[in-house]
Amino acid sequence: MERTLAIIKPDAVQRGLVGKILARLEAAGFVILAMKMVYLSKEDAQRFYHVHRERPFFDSLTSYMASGPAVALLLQREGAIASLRELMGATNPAQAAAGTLRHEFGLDVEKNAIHGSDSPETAAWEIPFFFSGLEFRER
Ligand code: DAT
Ligand code: MG
Repeated sequence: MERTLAIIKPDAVQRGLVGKILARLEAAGFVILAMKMVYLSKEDAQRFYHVHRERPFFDSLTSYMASGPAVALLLQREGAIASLRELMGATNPAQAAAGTLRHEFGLDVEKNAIHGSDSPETAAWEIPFFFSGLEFRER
């Protein structure tokens, strides 16, 4: 079993899509080990996305991630990291395959509805960014 970190991003929370996205994740076999609504500050978003700090979209991305509440999820499944990336689809919803979450729910390359860790190393850093050991157990 593998764990990954997902975020239902502010655009999806704001449009009332939390339940629909959770249903899609559960139907795809992900077990929700931990979940909470979070209100990231700009500084929190800058820390979370630090790998992108030199990118031209960094300022806009981090302002957007601080623009409203998001839902942080700790998900478990066999091959969770790759499976979630596949279910999410391409970063740009316009290029995401039919049936993927970003194709269905994303608005544009920034407001793309959901985040998922992109590797085991990233997941190992992103999970404790949001969840302490008190907040989940192996299932
Ligand atoms: P992903 O979220 O698919 O892992 P990423 O790690 O390359 O994509 O980028 C992180 C987020 O930054 C992405 O979800 C949305 C934003 N982003 C990426 N490329 C962008 C671009 N060209 N213009 C605006 N925002 C972008
Ligand atoms: Mg990424």
